[in-house]
Parts: sequence; C-alpha cells; structure tokens
Amino acid sequence: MGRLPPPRAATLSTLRDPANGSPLDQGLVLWFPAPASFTGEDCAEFQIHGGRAVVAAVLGAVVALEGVRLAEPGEFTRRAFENGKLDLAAIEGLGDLLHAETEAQRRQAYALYQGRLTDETDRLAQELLPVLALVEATIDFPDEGDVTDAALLQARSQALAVRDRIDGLLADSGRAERMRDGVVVAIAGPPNAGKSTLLNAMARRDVAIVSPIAGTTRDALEVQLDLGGLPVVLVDTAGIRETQDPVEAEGVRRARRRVSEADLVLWLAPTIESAAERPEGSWLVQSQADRVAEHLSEARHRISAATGSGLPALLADVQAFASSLLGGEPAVVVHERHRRIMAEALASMEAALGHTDWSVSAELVAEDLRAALAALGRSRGRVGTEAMLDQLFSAFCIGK
Ligand SMILES: Nc1nc2c(ncn2[C@@H]2O[C@H](COP(=O)(O)OP(=O)(O)O)[C@@H](O)[C@H]2O)c(=O)[nH]1
Ligand SMILES: [Mg+2]
Repeated sequence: MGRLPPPRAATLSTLRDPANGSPLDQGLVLWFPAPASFTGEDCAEFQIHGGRAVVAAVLGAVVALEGVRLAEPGEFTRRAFENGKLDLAAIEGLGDLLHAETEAQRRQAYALYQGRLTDETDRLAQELLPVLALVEATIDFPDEGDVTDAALLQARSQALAVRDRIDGLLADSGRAERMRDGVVVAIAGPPNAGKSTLLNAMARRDVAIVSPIAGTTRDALEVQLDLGGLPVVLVDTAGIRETQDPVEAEGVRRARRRVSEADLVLWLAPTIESAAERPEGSWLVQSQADRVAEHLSEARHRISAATGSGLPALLADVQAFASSLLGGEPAVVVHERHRRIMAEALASMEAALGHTDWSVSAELVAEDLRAALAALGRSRGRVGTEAMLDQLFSAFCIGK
C-alpha cells in the first residue's frame, strides 16, 4: 500500500493498481480524515484524467478492494445527514442548488442551504419560549402572584407577533414556488397574430412552427427563459377562435386554460378588431407593426417580430413584471415540507390565542404553545421535539 497524503492538501500522486502495482494515472489526491469531511467519515478524493478508460481503470481498482462498493445515488448526502453534518433544510437547499438554472433560483437555494429557514424557526422558537415559560409559571406557582396580569398580557402580544410572522412567511411561500417553477407568461390572441413568431424571437431559437395557415399551433408549447436571472416560462398557445376541427378545438380549450392559469398574458393582436377579445388584466401587444398601418392606441407595446422593433422594450417590461413577483430577499418557506410545518405552527398559535383569558386556560395554552414549538423544531427534520426543548430551555431559567 502507498502512503497516506497529508490531510486536506492536494497531493500529486501516481495512482497504482493495488493488485499488481501497475500505474493507472497521475492525479491529485485529497485525504479528509473523519470527522472533517462532507459525510463526517474518512473520505478520499481522486482528481484524475477524465477519459472513460482512465475512470474505469481507477474505479475498477478501487472497487476491487475488500469492503468497497459504488455509492447509491444520494448516499453521500444521506450519510452527511445521518452523521449530523447537514440538516434536512440544508439538504433541501443543496438539492435546489443542484437544480438552479437562473441567478435568482441560485440565490434562493443558497439561502436555504445556508440555514435561512432554520435560522428563522430558531428565532421564532426563542421568542416563544419565554411566553411558554411564563404560562407554565402560572400553572406551577398559581398563588405566588409572580405572574402578573400585565406580564401575561405582554406574553400574549408576543405570541401574537409570532403568529403574524408565521402568517407572513406562509403568505410569501407562493413566491418561492414561482421562483422554482418560473413566472408563467402566456402568449395568446387570434390565429395568425404572430404568437409563435414572438415566442421564437423571445427564446432566440426555433421552438414553435410558424406558418401563414391559421390554426397551425395546437398544443401549448413552453420555453424557459432567463430574464436578468429571473426564471420565466413562456407559453405559446393555439389561436383562439371558433373551429369545427376537433383537434384545433382541443388546442383552443388548452389555450384558454393556460391563459386563465398564467401570471401574465400577452394578448397579441395586429388590428383593433383582433384586440377586442382580450382578457382582463392582459397586456395588449400590437403585433406585425412593420406590416399593419393602423395604430392601437391602448396597446402597451407595439412590436414587429419580423424586424425586431419593440422587442427589447417588451422583454424589459416582462422582466420588470417577473421582478415584481419574485424580487426581494429569498423566501423562507420554500418547500411543501416547510409549508406544512409552518401551517401546523400557525394552527397551534391560533389555538393558543383562541383562549381569551390565559390565566384561566393556562394549561391548554401551554399545550398549544408546546405544539407550535414542536412544529418549528421539525424544520431541521432531525432534532427530536424534547431534545430541542431541552436545549432551548437550558438557556432559560424558569422560576428563578
Ligand atoms: N410582416 C410580419 N409578419 C409576421 C410577423 N409575425 C408573424 N408574421 C407572419 O404571420 C404569420 C403567422 O405567424 P405565426 O407566428 O404562425 O402566428 P400565430 O398563429 O399567432 O402563432 C406567419 O406567416 C409569420 O411569418 C411580423 O412581425 N411581421
Ligand atoms: Mg402559432
């Protein structure tokens, strides 16, 4: 066996097959002794030349060693979790980082990875603990008069603030979902308005079939755009009109559905007549400006996909719209798991606040507050409820 390189220092080495000593490749070897490694276990990294035969030879030699096998998908992360190196929220953030395609998605993922959710739930728990301690004191020491009505009222208003904060975080979770899935912008309008041409122009590639034959587009087509780091899903739809063709009719039905679900609808129309049907809230975009003489005064944009005129302004406007939905600091509640935790914490806070006189209902209030704390404690996905309470309580002296 060769020598072990010094810990955490890239070491240029010749890699040899342990079975016969023949050299396989030269590369950098990194040695991370436990516990200072990604998984918390002893880890070694080989940086080798990327040719398939080189990788196969090195992997083959490593796997031939006793007790060595290839990792299952996600196994390293799973071990990191089991060994307490990463909590569940960080792992979710890591997963999002791996899938991030735009700058804003990367920022949201990185925030979660860095503990944005757990920092927030920890802070809420810290605010709730003195409230619980006070309520418990009224149960444990009812006659001592330590707990004044004024103190209870103050605790109640603190609980109210926690409730409002959770409510706000939940309300903001739609923004996180949009950040992951993209802001949906549907291009709609009558046949031959130039919808597919606009989609291709905005996507800068030939995604949709363009033709002078009305009813060419039947299925809704999607392209992902990165507008200044913001994820936008652009949807091309079938031209909306009455039709006898059953396939086109299905396309029109889908178009109407996509329009009703979209965050923004660009209603494309070359003429006043074709602008009439546009849905409320949609942006009227006059198309084919190079060809059409009339001027739609109520149009927000006037474009020609043929010459490119008006396109930069339209793109900038759509980007500003996406920014109005997604902008600001990354959301805290990002995944369905987070939403469930927060919804549960919210329900428990509502229950606690539902008791009007806290001195009379102290035991029930304490139970609700404990349930809220337990829900918040689950943000890490690992820490047992009691363990978290123990840890938090240790920093807080009740009755002293
Ligand atoms: N002159 C001109 N023709 C256009 C423009 N945009 C689209 N067209 C033409 O109009 C026809 C219908 O376009 P298409 O994108 O398929 O319309 P859709 O049915 O709304 O998807 C095609 O022949 C296009 O080449 C434009 O800005 N100027
Ligand atoms: Mg089309």
